[in-house]
Amino acid sequence: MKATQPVKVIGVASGVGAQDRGCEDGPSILRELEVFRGADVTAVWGGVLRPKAGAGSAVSVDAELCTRLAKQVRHTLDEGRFPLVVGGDHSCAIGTWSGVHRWLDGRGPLGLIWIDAHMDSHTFATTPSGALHGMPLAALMGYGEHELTELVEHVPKLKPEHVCLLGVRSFEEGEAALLHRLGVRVIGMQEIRARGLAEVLAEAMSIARNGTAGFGVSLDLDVLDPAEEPGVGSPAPGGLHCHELEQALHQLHGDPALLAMEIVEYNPHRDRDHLTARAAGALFRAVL
Ligand code: 4U7
Ligand code: MN
Ligand code: MN
Ligand code: MN
Repeated sequence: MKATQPVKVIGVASGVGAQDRGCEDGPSILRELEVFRGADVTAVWGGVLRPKAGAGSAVSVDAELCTRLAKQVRHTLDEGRFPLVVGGDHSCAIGTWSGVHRWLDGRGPLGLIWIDAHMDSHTFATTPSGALHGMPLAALMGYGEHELTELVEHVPKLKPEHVCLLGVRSFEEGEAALLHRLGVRVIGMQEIRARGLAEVLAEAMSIARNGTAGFGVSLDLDVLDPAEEPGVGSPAPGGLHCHELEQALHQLHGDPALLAMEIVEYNPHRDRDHLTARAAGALFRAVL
């Protein structure tokens, strides 16, 4: 994000991608609480996109919602504004990064830092749950349902060498095997504790930046420790402290190669005293 670039917040009430649809209510609550507002931020909400009832299967509902999201993201970039996409379950990532990819229009590849307790790299061949929020990263790299992999453009939106996962501690064999086969860099909690968050985030940034036309950050709030931030869709013990992630994300401050950010999986029904809502706001303001 360039210094003083205006921010447009795009809410997306994705929920059909998860078994528990509580994240659907996330964007409206975060908007009400004005968590993304700060002294030096002009973050204007563009509204909250909602799934269309009766659009068919979860894949079709999600694909239709993500197509509208991608258009909004592209339009926001066209206006010179910085898109902050606020989920919703993480299946919205397919729309967010397809929109950024379309906006890049062949100027170069897109890099992505995926900050999450999970790998989100299943397909229907490996998923234990059938939930689409466990699949968006695979879909963006071209693996999975055609409706999702061919959203907006019939090409993969991400190349494995420009992707880095950070914070992983809960995954299944099938998705780990896919990422391993593709050579995607995965940085788990053990490595974060051994090397320090600042150092591994710097590595993630260089992966997302090298040879790309710009990069994004997809932040699943469940990377935080649920003992401190309980308001997430799929809590996984042993995560990051909000303040340490906030500190580390300052490395992204004013970086013109950062094209967009998304913050997902806020579940207000599990939150306590708006702890996780406030964490979402603090983590966004860290990149400003
Ligand atoms: B999230 C899971 F099995 N892997 O596929 C699955 F553990 O966007 C969890 O990262 C997915 O919150 C979590 O259902 C998706 C499960
Ligand atoms: Mn996720
Ligand atoms: Mn997750
Ligand atoms: Mn700051």
